[in-house]
Amino acid sequence: MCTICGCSEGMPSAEVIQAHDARDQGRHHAHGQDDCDRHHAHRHRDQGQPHSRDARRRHDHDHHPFHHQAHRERAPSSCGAGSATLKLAPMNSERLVQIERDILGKNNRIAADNRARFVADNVLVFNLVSSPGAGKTSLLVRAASELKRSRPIGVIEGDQQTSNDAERIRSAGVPAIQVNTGKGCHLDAAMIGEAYRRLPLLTRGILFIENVGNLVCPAAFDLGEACKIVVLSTTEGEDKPLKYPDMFAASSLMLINKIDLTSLLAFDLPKTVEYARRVNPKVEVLTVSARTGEGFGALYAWIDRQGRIKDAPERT
Ligand SMILES: Nc1nc2c(ncn2[C@@H]2O[C@H](COP(=O)(O)OP(=O)(O)OP(=O)(O)O)[C@@H](O)[C@H]2O)c(=O)[nH]1
Ligand SMILES: [Mg+2]
Repeated sequence: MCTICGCSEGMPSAEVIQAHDARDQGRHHAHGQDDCDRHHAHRHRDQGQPHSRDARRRHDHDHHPFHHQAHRERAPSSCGAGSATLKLAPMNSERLVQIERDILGKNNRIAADNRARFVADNVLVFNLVSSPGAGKTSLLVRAASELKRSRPIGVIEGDQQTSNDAERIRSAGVPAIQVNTGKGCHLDAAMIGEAYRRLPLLTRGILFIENVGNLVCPAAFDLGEACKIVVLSTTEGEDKPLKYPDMFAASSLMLINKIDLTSLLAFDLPKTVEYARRVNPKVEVLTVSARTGEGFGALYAWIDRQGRIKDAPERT
């Protein structure tokens, strides 16, 4: 949970602070725009004035969460045990629970707006979550290049730094927006609302969101998606669902990737599925290889079923 890891409080999307602000007091800082899909302006209430600590806190960065080296003042590392110790010491548990509620409550309200917009636009949205390197982008490059023949596809990429993943998606001929979360270890609903506005209309299409590689915090943050898909690769071992149960409990589909490596790894597929169903008896399971394309037919059939569920009239 992000009040524990500390990545959310004080730095949700709209309140991102430039990484270098502590060092450039009084100077109007320049953006590194390499990662930017579009240039955007800062509006500083106190332009040209030296920034006091309080002023920096109030600082009205009227800009997006994207592409910034974001961090909190004296930000400890996002998920480090050190940050938990630092943050928890002066705070009683009631206050902590209240902060959690506030952060998640605000996020949930924005997620509900996103969801309403996706429904109105007739766009099916999937939130891909996994540990770093499980193969989310590789899966999306293959799926997006194949699915784009039959419907509009867009991708929102979340990473702490770089626009590498968005570039990989774009080189497959699919529009992609990169969100850089800086010290943040997950995407939030406000980031998605903003990024979605920058994509072309995807009516009757699919929006894939690739969350930051992290099996913990993204579980708690609704982005307005139809469902979460957790990608687990064969190289990670069978016990991840037991170690990170929230993520597997929050997901509708577990996609076991890198199935082409099974024989090299002695990966135990039945055991992995059994562990996942211990924490989420309803989770569906598919095996794929983003490298060879194995299993993608079944994945597309699953995606089509979600579309049909979405299009079906609501039962009363
Ligand atoms: N053998 C094999 N390698 C794969 C497969 N899918 C991905 N890889 C490799 O795994 C590595 C990580 O893949 P990515 O697609 O970048 O993983 P990711 O989950 O997007 O990583 P982050 O965005 O950093 O969290 C790359 O070297 C891929 O080539 C697969 O199905 N089989
Ligand atoms: Mg990736």
